Parts: sequence; structure tokens; C-alpha cells
Amino acid sequence: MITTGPMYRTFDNALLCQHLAALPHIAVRLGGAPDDWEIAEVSDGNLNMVWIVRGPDGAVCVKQSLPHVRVDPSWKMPLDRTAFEAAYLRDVAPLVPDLTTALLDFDAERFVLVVEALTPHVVLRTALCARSATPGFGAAIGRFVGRSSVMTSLLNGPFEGMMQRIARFAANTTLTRITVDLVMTDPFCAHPRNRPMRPELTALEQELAADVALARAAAALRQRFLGTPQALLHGDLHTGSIMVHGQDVRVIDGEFAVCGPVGFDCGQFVANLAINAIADPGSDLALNEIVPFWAAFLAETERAWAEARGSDIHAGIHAGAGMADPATQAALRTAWCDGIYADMLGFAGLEIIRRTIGYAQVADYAAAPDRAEEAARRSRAIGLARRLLVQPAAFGDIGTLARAVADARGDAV
Ligand code: SR1
Ligand code: MG
Repeated sequence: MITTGPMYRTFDNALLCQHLAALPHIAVRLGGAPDDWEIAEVSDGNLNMVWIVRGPDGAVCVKQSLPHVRVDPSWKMPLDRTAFEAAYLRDVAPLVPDLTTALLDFDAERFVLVVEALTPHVVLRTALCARSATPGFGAAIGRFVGRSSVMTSLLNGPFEGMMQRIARFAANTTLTRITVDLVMTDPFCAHPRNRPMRPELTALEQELAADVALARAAAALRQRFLGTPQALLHGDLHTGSIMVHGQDVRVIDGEFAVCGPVGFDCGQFVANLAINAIADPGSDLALNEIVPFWAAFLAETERAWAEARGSDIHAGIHAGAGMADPATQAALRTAWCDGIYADMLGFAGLEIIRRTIGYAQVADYAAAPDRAEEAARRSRAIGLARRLLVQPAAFGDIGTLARAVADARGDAV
């Protein structure tokens, strides 16, 4: 665990400029001289500092870890998270170059990451809250998860490579701890870090903490998350980790990367679509992306499955022995996707609950006209999440899930 180091200093504008000026490939990209560069701090997430630096010829995005949570300096934290984001981009960006950012530089002593700047993109959550997102982002994320998951799993390449990947990202314990605590544990035990709307939702928080079926479902999902290194996950795939400009869709912020069940990424994304749909029933933008997301995920999984090579899962089985025939491949793929769908339901339930009463809540609920209506929308979201966790069999296909999200909007508009 790296807490700090001799070269680490949190950047101010002068240090940031000095850092970039010493990187010839970045300085050339920006153009001009350091005095010509404009720096804008655009930190938006909970953890890190982020700047956009613009020069006469181009722009870059710079991210630096802080020795604490950005939004809570009393919550101390090691610096290594940008190293995991860099490692994630090294593995994933070549697989889906049009759906994320290229890694331009990483300084492992100052914990500084430089990626291409996404301008004039906006955060997808912001676009959804403004009801201005361009349809199609769900399918783009389905493609992103479908390809990146197959290609970073045991389905692609010999198992030795996957074991190394699992070991590399298993060291991302600080952020994995945040996920286990904030997403999967605190909301189910009335933890002081929770922030339910008080007094409207205090009783609901206590009810969740007393619900044995829910506690068992959460425990099973913790087991699944920590004990099933199926593929390299983004690990924080909510609508705040996606930037959009028209139909250009880019996944950012891979610092929570870890090998785990693919349904975790799917569940986080779908949950945040569901939250937006329930929080703002006057907009169908998020709701309408749920089915296309899953359809694109299935289609891209099929394509990537056909392109993957050298897997020990498929090795040693020859034509005529079963695995080489298309029907057997299709059966294996269907089982893979069905398992991911089942996981997705549960992880979506966890994510909806934590974003509604937990530590890291979301802006979507501000769409409500008043506190009473906001509390009602939050309660309906929690009701859907509970069903996802304790009655998953009721959501047999993606259309049923989308209809349940629509129903959870009640009559409000
Ligand atoms: C203390 S970090 C809180 C949340 O912000 C990140 O984006 C993750 O979603 C994390 O759970
Ligand atoms: Mg983030």
C-alpha cells in the first residue's frame, strides 16, 4: 500500500505545468510554450484531482491521486489508485479504443495520469439530468462491457495470462474495500456513513438493516464479487464514469479495476439507468437504453467469443469431440451470458440502494419537485432494488426488467 513517496506533491498549476513540460510527447501535443497553456480544474468524482490543460495545438486531461478522499480530507487513502487506472487502460483501451481514452502517460512516483482530453464531452449523468443525452449510449456501453470482458477473461489466451491479471489487480485492495463497504455492506446495517434523507427515509434505512433475506442476498453477492475473478472489471461503471458528446461515448475512471464477475459492471450501469428513470419519470432517456444495452452486450459477446484465441477453456477439444461444433459453443456462450444476467440483477439491486441511502448518492433525485416527492421516488427505487435482490426469478428477461423499472416510476411525471 503506497501512502506517499519522496517525489509526491499534490499539484498546483505551476507544478502541473512543470510536469507536463518535462514530457516531450505531451508538450508537443499541447504546442506552444508552457506559458501559453491554460489550466482548468474539472475535478468531479469523489476521489481525485482532475485538470484539463489546453495549448495552442491540443488538450490533455491530467489526473492525480490525493492522499485522502477528495470530498472528505479526513478519510485518508493511499495514492496507488491512479496506477490501477493506468493498468486498466493499458489492458482495455486497445480492445475498445473508440469507447474509452488513450493512456498518454503515467508517472508512478507522482501518481499522475495523462489521458486524451474529452472535449466538448459531458458526464453522462449530467446529460441525463439535463434530459439532453443522445440515445445510443446504452448500446455503446453494452459493446464496451461485452468485448472488454470476454477479452480479459479465461476465454482469451492461456490461463497463465489471466492469473497474472488477477494477481495484478488483486492488489487494488483500497478501492475494492470501498466497494465492498459502501456498495455491499453499509446500506444493509444502518452504518453511520449512510445518508438517508432524514427524517423521511430513516425508517426505511432501519427496515433494510432488519431484513434477513436482504442480508443473505447481500452476503451472497459479496462472496460472488470477491470470489469470482471472471474478467477484468471497470469496477465503478455508473453514469458518472461515462462521458458523452452526441453519439461519442467514452468510459473513464477505471481506478476501481479488479477481476470479478462481469455482472457487477452490468448491474452498476443498469442500476444507474433505473435510478435516473425513477428519479425523473418525465424523461424516458435512461429507461429506453436498458434493453439496447443488454442486446448490444449479447451481440458483442458473441463477436468477441468468435475472435478470442488460445483459451485453455476451449483447448484440447477437437472437432468431433463436442466443443468445436457451433451448437456447443453457443450453449457455452448462453450459459456465460445467463450467469452474467443473474449476477447483474443482484448487483443492480445493491447499487440502487447504496446510491439512494448510502454514502455516495446521486444528483438524479434532484429532479423531484419537492422533498415529499423525492422521498417517494427514492422509496420506489428501493422497492425495486429489494425485489431484484430477493426475487430475481421475477425478472426472467431484460424486457421484464425494463418494464419493472417503468412500473417503479408510479404515476408521477
Ligand atoms: C469514497 S468514494 C465513494 C464512491 O465514489 C466512487 O466513484 C465510487 O463510486 C465510490 O463508491
Ligand atoms: Mg470516479
